[in-house]
Amino acid sequence: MAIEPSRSDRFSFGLWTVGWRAQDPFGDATRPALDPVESVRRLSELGAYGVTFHDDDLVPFGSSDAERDRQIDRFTEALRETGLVVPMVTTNLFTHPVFKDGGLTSNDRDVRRFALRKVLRNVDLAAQLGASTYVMWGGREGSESDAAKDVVAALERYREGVDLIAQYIVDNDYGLRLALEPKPNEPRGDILLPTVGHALAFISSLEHADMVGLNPEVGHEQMAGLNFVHGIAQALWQGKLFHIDLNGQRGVKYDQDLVFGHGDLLNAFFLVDLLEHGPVGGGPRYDGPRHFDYKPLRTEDIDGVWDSAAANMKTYLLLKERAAAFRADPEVAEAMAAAKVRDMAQPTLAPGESYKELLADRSAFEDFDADAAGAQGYGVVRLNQLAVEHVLGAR
Ligand SMILES: [Mn+2]
Repeated sequence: MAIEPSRSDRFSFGLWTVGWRAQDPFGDATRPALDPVESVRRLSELGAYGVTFHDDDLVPFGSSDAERDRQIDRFTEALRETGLVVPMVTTNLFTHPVFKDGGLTSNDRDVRRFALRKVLRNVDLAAQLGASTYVMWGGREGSESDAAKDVVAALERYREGVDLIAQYIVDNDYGLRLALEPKPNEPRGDILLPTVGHALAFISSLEHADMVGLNPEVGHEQMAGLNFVHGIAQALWQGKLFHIDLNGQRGVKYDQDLVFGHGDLLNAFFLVDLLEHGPVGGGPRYDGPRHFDYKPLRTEDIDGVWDSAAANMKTYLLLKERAAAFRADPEVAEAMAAAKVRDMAQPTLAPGESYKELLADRSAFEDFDADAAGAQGYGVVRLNQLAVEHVLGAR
């Protein structure tokens, strides 16, 4: 079976992914710098449709205006030449030492004002390049010491910053939507908005809550020991899945940014199933890019970098094919019916029924046989095994 990515699959990659030189806290870079123009060309050849970037991935921090213009022109020309699009852009508010105590929530007000200016300048570029999503990952928005950060005030400053950026987008009619990216820790000991749930709650406090959603990353939720599929399902349910970062993570440890599917494969399978087919009982679907935010292993040379980029797309497509087979399997349908999975889509109250009718319904309580209901088997293991067999290609 040929598995070849095409533009219609809408796979996208960050410049910082394939461009990562593999420096880590214990070792130097193992690969040379990669020209963004080269990345655009290679990703296009591999079948991607889009490329994303932080401002500093494209134009090194501190470049002159003339140098910035030159880099943007080269990049734009490469996009034109290849037909690649820029669906999403984001800001680096974490690498330069100025952001060591945060960007929008640095204790230093002047740093916060600088961070906002850096974001707004890059929002202009995002709009110029036709992006529809602007991601905000607050990697340095956090602390190591509970003595050194007023978290309540920091959340006020975070809200002030996001509200200002949203207002700027509205006033300029840029049509961009903001997508917050939760992460529990790393590089800070503790990061604000650590999970999908925290970020959803924060969004509800915003002035332009309608144009702010999420960019959840597989590994970031799994670093917190959470089920990524559950997080994505809730983001979808709340209409907040604006973008997604696909990668792999093996349990609660440092941020691994593995190739998609190279961590929790079964969770990746159910994620692809949800993204491609929507909820079993119907409901909101994700229609955005399939964006990879991973790091090629430090052991790889430049050939390994491109192999790893291709591996992300191939794994996704294989899981997509496996998920389609899973959904089409009559035995799966039967096992799902036995487990009453589809019954969840039926409202618990009948049309027009209120608690009054429920209280009057003796079959719901007085005559209900709780022991019999408690004794029933749902056959979840059988259903899960069918999924495992589909993933393994045994069915
Ligand atoms: Mn990550």
